[in-house]
Amino acid sequence: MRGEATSATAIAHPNIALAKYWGKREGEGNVPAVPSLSVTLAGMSTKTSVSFDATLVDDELVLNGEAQASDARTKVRATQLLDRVRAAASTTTRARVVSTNDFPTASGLASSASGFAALALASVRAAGLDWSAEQVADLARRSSASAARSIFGGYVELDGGVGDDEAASRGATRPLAGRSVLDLRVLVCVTTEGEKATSSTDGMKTTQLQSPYYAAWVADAPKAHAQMRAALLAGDFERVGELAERSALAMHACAMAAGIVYVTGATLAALAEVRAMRAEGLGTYATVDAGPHLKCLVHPTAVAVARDRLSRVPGVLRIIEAAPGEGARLIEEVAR
Ligand code: 2P0
Repeated sequence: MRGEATSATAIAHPNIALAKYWGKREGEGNVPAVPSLSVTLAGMSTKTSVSFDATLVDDELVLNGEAQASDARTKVRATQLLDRVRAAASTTTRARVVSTNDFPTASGLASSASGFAALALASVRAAGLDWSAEQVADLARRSSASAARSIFGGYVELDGGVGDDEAASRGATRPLAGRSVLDLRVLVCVTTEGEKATSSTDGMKTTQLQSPYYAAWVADAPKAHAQMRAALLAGDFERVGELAERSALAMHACAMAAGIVYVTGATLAALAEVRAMRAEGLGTYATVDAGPHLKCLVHPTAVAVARDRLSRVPGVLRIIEAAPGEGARLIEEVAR
């Protein structure tokens, strides 16, 4: 082990993509096939503690209070990340990982983004590695591409692409703009507390293999990304909302054509309400990730009305309000 620390705790927030990532570039490194642009959210968080301990014979993962079996998917993915950290730190010492989310896990609320971002930062620090945020983001991306974006706060870009482009081949992540460039709120309409049936990784794989629209999605994404970038840097809330809704619907249309359906009746009922409010001039826009929860993008001045309206949509169980937030960071408190 390098350095002094053998344990560390990090906190990270989920992020939602305003311009979505869906599909992977061929080859190693878990690099997206398309560029994405996200906002890191305050209001939901993962806290993860990592302790390297020479007495352990295997890594241990306790997720939301439950010890994960060795063959559990999340445990396998956590060990793969830890193996990369061990290789970089020239150690074989196993680690105990304790991670808790204060929001539903594995249901399309980006728990893998905040989870792997917190795990990457805590394990790098616990191993005594002196890495830059970009290096930590690279490590996080290999476990879950969207996790790379949660390393940074505010608005964040993740490269992707299918050609020979050098930047795309690295899958680099960078902070694009601070929270002040656009002050929006996200109302997460929680429609289930359970886990989703198809993971993002599997859903993407099926989409790439079977969707007749996948090639069109990949071809259109760089333009959609550039438009989103320009709208965001101009602080144009309406344009950002309009483009975000279009990106989400294009992603879902592409996946649905391969039989991958994440939306439910409740998602569509909430989408109809978002559009009804927009027709009334409230300036609400929708985005949906790989799960059934609808996220409503809304200007801070319209939050109260939008929240009230969405809470009355059948199938919406509760609403989490989130604002643009900070990137992953180390804290003193230990996760239990
Ligand atoms: C995104 N999603 O850009 C897109 C939109 C969900 C829908 O990134 O296979 O958990 O681990 O890299 O990062 C979710 O995918 O997938 C995701 P892997 P990840 O936010």
